[in-house]
Amino acid sequence: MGAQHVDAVVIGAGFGGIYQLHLLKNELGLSVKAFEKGSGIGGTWFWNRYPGALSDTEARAYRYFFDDELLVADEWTHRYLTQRQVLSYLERVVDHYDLRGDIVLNEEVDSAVWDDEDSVWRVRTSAGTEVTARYLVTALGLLSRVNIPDFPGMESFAGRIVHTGAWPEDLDLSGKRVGVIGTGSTGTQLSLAASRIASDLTVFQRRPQYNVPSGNGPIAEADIAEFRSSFGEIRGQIWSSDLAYGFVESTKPYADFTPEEREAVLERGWQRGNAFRFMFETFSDIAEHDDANEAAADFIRRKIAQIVTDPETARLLSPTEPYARRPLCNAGYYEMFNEPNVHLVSLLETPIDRIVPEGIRTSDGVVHELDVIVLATGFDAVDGNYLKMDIRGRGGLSIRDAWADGPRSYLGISTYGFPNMFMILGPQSPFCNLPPAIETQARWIASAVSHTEQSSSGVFEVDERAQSQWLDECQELSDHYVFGKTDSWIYGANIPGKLNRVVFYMGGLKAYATRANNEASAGFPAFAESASAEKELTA
Ligand code: FAD
Ligand code: NA7
Repeated sequence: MGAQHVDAVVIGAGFGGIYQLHLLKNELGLSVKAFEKGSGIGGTWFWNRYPGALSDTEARAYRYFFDDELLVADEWTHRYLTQRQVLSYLERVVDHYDLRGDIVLNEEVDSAVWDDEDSVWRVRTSAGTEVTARYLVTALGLLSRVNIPDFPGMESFAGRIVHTGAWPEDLDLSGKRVGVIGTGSTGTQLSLAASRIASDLTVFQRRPQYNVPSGNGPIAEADIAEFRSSFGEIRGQIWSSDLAYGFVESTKPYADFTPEEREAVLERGWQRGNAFRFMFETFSDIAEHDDANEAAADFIRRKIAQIVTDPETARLLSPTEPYARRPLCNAGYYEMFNEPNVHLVSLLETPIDRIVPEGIRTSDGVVHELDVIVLATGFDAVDGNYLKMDIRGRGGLSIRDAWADGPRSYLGISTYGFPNMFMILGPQSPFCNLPPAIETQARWIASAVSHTEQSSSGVFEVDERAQSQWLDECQELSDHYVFGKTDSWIYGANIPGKLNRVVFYMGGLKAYATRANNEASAGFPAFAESASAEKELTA
């Protein structure tokens, strides 16, 4: 059977793929097919079903903002959304916009190859389906390809080993001896939930991180009603802010406060709860200046010492690195270590030697006996899913070669050498609350597609110079911030062997959206030279 032809293929059915499908199908009237390798829609919220999985963006800002009609159907209960709530929200969006029939589940796109002659993408899936399309939108997810470290002896374990990002429905941790490797956002959420039901929980921590309270709790009906009535204003505030988390970021630096005021500001932030509020609503420069950063770090270390009753456990939990990773929040994380069934193992002091049938053996010879080992070891972030696929652009150029010195793009959307391919949350996209960034990019992509539909060439490709300038700008912006001072997925530095590279635009959503909108309203000047780029590449 020959390949089916559609106007556009979308890969991925998370927040990004769903909205893009809606725009291309319902607003531009194109024929679209979306492929999703999971057996359901939802992306992150389909895969991450581990106990305790929660958004750490507040519910009011973790949603689409284009869908005023769906507001009434929101199901909030608490300040943050559970995995189930986000997933059922996305299910409702898919039904409301009649998208289900356009999404093919259980099919992973293995390859997408640009045909220079016919100016189409030839797409092939794991099920052998072949489709050609004039446009390809990759909404593969930036925290989606799981990172499974290669611990010696893994295959010998007599119990179950699971990764949080591929959580099996049938796994119940009740009454089990659970070991959790990893203490990022995921590991801390999972550990808190597991500590309440497991007979014993052992947390295997490598580098300790800074946690602040989340302040999670029930939301009053009146607050939800207030949200609904001021939806337009909230939307406006989000797009006029840097981080898009739905609060007003501080503009007052640490140096402008007296010592007493500084302590009071941090204490208010701690009581208010939420990681991003603590980092960005208190002083304006915790993520920029060493003195402000150290003040916040010292404040949290003092809290750990007050909360954790065993001084040795408190010492092991206290980070010495700068407060420079994606900030974390939880309800009662440090308090959890006062519970008799919770144990902490510092992998900095006693690294994992090997996994044995009974559990995990550390370098001190101790075997930590376990029924379940949970890998909360994160993701091969941002470009992980791209490099897994065989994507070939103009002249057969492989994305793995094009990105050999690090992934690159213009606006996080378009990458040189790959015409008519559009990425959602591609490398160098904004660092912020992600649904608003996704919306901005998906709308931009729809307008670029519409522009291309009316062009004589039918081909849309970024100029290489615009891409290099964008990369330089991202590098410069990133140098202002502390995040590069520690290794983490923000720089792709959590995966052994990966280069530490700039994968985010740190200029904020407001500046990003202005840039992107200006590009579109000026008729896409950064794409004007695609015809000459074509000659160079194919020469
Ligand atoms: P995803 O939701 O990751 O969807 C991508 C989809 O593409 C996946 O379903 C995947 O299966 C599919 N796919 C990939 N490759 C292929 C292929 N080759 N073929 C077919 N299908 C493919 N962000 C926030 O802003 N705030 C939060 O509070 C927040 N909490 C999070 C909590 C967790 C546990 C995790 C893991 C992430 C969190 N994030 C949060 C980030 C979150 O990923 C984004 O907010 C958002 O869900 C991303 O949507 P997406 O559509 O871009 O990607
Ligand atoms: P993260 O933030 O990348 O955290 C992964 C954790 O796993 C972190 O504590 C790592 O320790 C630990 N890890 C990773 N590899 C190993 C090995 N080999 N040995 C021991 N420990 C290891 O991933 P999350 O899933 O928590 O969060 C990612 C984002 O998803 C998050 O920001 C939210 O947006 C949702 P390390 O700190 O590197 O020493």
